[in-house]
Amino acid sequence: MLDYFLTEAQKTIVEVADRIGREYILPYAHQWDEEEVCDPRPLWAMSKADLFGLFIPEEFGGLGFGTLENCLAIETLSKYCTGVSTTFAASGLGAYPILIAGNKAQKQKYLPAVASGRKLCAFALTEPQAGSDASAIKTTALKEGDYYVLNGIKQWITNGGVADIYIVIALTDPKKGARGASAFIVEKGDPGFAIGKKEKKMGLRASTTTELFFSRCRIPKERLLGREGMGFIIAMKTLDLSRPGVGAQAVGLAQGAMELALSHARKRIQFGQPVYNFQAVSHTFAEMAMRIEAARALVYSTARFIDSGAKNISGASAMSKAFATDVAMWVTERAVQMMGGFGYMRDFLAEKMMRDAKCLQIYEGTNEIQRNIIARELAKFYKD
Ligand code: COS
Repeated sequence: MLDYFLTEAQKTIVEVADRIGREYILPYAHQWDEEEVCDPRPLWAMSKADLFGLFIPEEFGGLGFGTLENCLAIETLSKYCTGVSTTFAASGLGAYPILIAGNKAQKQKYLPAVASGRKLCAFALTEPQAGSDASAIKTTALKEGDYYVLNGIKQWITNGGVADIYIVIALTDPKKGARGASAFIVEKGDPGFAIGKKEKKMGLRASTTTELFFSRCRIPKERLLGREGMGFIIAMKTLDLSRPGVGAQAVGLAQGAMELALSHARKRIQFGQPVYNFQAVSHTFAEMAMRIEAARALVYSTARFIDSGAKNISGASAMSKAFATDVAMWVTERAVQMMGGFGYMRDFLAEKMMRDAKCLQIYEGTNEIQRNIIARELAKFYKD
């Protein structure tokens, strides 16, 4: 409802993503959810439209835009299927560490393929015993001559199997814990690297989530990103940059759910009139619209803040992720309620949207962790 004074280029990005959503995603969203399929066709359409390269600098094959443009694409795609937008956004998540810490040779080697969508990326931090407590990772990467040898297991990795490029956080100095962590580029097909089982998920079923196994996986030492010991900081900076994208997913998903339920409520006749005429129903939609607009404003402001070159982005990034995804959970649950029995049936997309929303409150850092980060940043900002 609000005008965010987007530039012509930004409006074009929304139009392009919207066309892809309508033509290549919406007609199949139900089927992909039921069959738990990550279909390449919408990804090809995004690749053809240059969406994968939105925030990648032009010198590395991208379009040279920023976080806001990427968020606009993610938001728009998420309206149609947040599972599909997860594959797209997670590839961006995997590209950030290369942008943050890669040297010129690494950027030249990997970013053009990511920007064009020819290769997908994945970001591998989480392990069976290291989720919220990311510094508890156990995977090691020990130097042997001109190689690093990786051993360990990564868990719940989005784009596992479909990605060609994996950013893996592993300990080069296990005694030092998180301060001994480093970031590596691992390629699909590297010896000793195997993709584990595909998880069966509540939602986001059009995206793949797998384990990754490293068993004496030998990679050239040139695959180290930045310096040894920088891995944890690179991971945290990556998440600072990518979390507004999860907020954008939430805004798009909530918008889609609200529009679906609104259309239903205006057509569904009960007691001789559309159910939208009942105040309990219309006020629920008013509440949805308010919360979605507030979430969108926070996501766009955070994206613009990041694009301004600001350094202290952790708090805003965490706020945009936690606030918007809580809104999406609330809105999608209310959308199911507003559609009654239709909302509960798997023939319609409302219940899928509610299942999809749940993951947004969990991945890229639970909303409890986001609140820890916000509180930590608050204490730093308001000194006694
Ligand atoms: N940017 C730069 N540096 C950061 C940082 C950031 N956003 N966040 C932390 N650091 C630095 C700290 O300054 C500290 O540096 P020193 O060792 O030099 O003091 C170091 O990293 C460790 O920070 P901290 O003590 O805050 O780490 P914790 O182990 O307490 O963990 C949380 C911090 C909980 C915030 C982190 O583990 C986290 O984000 N967990 C969630 C992980 C996640 O999102 N998982 C999802 C899977 S990836 S899709």
